[in-house]
Amino acid sequence: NLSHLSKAHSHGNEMPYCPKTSPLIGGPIHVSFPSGLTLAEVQRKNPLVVRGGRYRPPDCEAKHRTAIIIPHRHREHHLKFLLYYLHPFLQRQQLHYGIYVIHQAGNYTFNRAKLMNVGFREAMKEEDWDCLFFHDVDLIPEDDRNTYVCDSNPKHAAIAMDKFGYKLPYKMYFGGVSALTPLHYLKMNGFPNNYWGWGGEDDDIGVRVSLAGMFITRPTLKVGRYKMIKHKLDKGNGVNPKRFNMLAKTRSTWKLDGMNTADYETISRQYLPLYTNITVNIGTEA
Ligand code: UD2
Ligand code: MN
Repeated sequence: NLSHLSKAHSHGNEMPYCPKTSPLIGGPIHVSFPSGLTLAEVQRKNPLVVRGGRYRPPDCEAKHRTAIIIPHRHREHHLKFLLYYLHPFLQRQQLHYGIYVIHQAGNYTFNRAKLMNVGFREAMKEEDWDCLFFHDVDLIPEDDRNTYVCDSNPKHAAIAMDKFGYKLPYKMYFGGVSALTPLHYLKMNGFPNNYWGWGGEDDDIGVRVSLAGMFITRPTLKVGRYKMIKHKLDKGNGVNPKRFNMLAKTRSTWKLDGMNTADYETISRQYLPLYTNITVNIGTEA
């Protein structure tokens, strides 16, 4: 198959498309957390990453454009390790990619899902991404063959995590890392905005997938492996006591609450060397 030799013309300079399977990917990744690692060191190791945490393969035209959306507050230590592993991982996959950190301003209760809606809108304003990876800051992929590209249906990538004994905890589980195209995202009206605090939002998102007439795809247990950096429940992200009541109503709420009602105020947008940081005021519980 010589299809990768066909020329891409989008930038004026002619480059062949990257091959269907990158020759640079390997298998399992040994994940450890070197002490004393700095962002400067990560930067030095990734000389081709440009301002805002963007990258394109230097010698071929990428077949996929993937944005990574990371909800964040007070986890700089985890973010550093994620960037350390993710940049080289995505480069080995020959992707055109960008990393967005969506930082919740203030000390009010955390809202992971709403931050994802912000990330979707802000990332799509900048580039025509064909796939978005919604990514916890503390999950490190452990296998190169876990490709960060979208499927024909929403994909749950974090199928096997160390914290669940490298098994799927339950069939409808959709937490950790998931991948949707812009069309998938809009079809399910994005993610809910009203889950404040820990828990429930990932299950709501999973239910939305099926309510919107789609289904969940997954890599194999061997490939969709992740290590979660150990942590305790954060201050400002207490368990949400309303989560079960809310989940029981997703069927009647998903069209009324989601991307179509996500209101927020962008406080700053910084194009840092390794990622784009968007600090946002997402308000408080109604
Ligand atoms: C589980 C799910 C996660 C989410 C959460 C419930 C896994 C691996 N992940 O995570 O997807 O459904 O349950 O809400 O099972 N964060 C901050 N600062 C905070 C609080 C949260 O940055 O103060 C972000 C960060 O990206 C973190 C994510 O939110 O990874 C999820 O929060 P968590 O790691 O505290 O929750 P966890 O590990 O139980
Ligand atoms: Mn976690």
